[in-house]
Amino acid sequence: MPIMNQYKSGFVSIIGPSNSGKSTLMNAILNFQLSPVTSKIQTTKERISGIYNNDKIQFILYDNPGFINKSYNKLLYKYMERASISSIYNSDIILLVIDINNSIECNIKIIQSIINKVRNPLKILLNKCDLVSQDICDIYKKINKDIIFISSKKKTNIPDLIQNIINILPFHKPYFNLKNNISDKNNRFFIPKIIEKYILKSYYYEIPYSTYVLLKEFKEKEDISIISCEIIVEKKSQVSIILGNKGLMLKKIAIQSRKEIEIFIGQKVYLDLFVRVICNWRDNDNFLKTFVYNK
Ligand SMILES: Nc1nc2c(ncn2[C@@H]2O[C@H](COP(=O)(O)OP(=O)(O)OP(=O)(O)O)[C@@H](O)[C@H]2O)c(=O)[nH]1
Ligand SMILES: [Mg+2]
Repeated sequence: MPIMNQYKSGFVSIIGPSNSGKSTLMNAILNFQLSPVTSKIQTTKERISGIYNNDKIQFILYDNPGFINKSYNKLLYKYMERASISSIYNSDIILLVIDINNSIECNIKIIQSIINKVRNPLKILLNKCDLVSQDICDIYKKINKDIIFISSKKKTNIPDLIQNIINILPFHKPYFNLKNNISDKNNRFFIPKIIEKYILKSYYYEIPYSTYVLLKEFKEKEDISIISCEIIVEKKSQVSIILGNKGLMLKKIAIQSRKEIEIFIGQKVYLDLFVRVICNWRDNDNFLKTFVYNK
């Protein structure tokens, strides 16, 4: 049992532009593949929480959707933005993740706008440093000496970052009594996310952004879990694209997803996938409130 007056605990939010490596950072800190990562923008649609635990420390990490471009006018993006903003105001520490490969002017603009907005302790992280030369880092160092340079993919500087977080965390008893859990969300939340990840990785153009996966059945038996999910698309014409020639594309998604779900839940899985059309679900408030943002 930890001595409570020495225990540190708090909430840490990861924010930043889409594709900057927020989810990769979350997984690097937790040392576990919790949050789905792909090379496509807007992979993370809902806030994903993970818990970092040791004998004296617990912090809850929130991986948020990326900043939303003003030209994205579907309702879904308003919900994503709201999730991200609420995180800024309700955290003990904010980690702003920026892709160092983007233009310096653009990055400085983002950093400045967040510094102006945020009142809580803020760490500015320039990510993907494995892809640039030291000269680029030096330019940023001259502009802001507090910037931390990391590579989430190669796990460079992650232990230092964790120590930095721990230094700032307030003394507080643990918020969650979940010593051995990596998240306060359960398998029911993460199973559809794994399938979504393979859809994002496998399809192009509008499909990755027009699909959402819903869990319909999750029966945990002694030796196998029976899972069935629906892949929601926006238009009839997208059904055949998801299925692919003779259904082979969907079959491939099912095989990849099943293998990863088996590792995630630690049990054999029987997985059924169905495709269903919900017209324009990204603009359907009822659908978004009921199925996406109620968890
Ligand atoms: N080379 C390199 N690639 C990285 C690094 N961090 C992330 N990536 C890659 O960048 C892409 C986006 O990573 P994500 O972690 O999904 O980015 P995100 O910010 O969560 O993106 P959204 O959820 O869409 O907002 C993936 O292809 C990652 O493999 C890094 O440190 N170095
Ligand atoms: Mg993400």
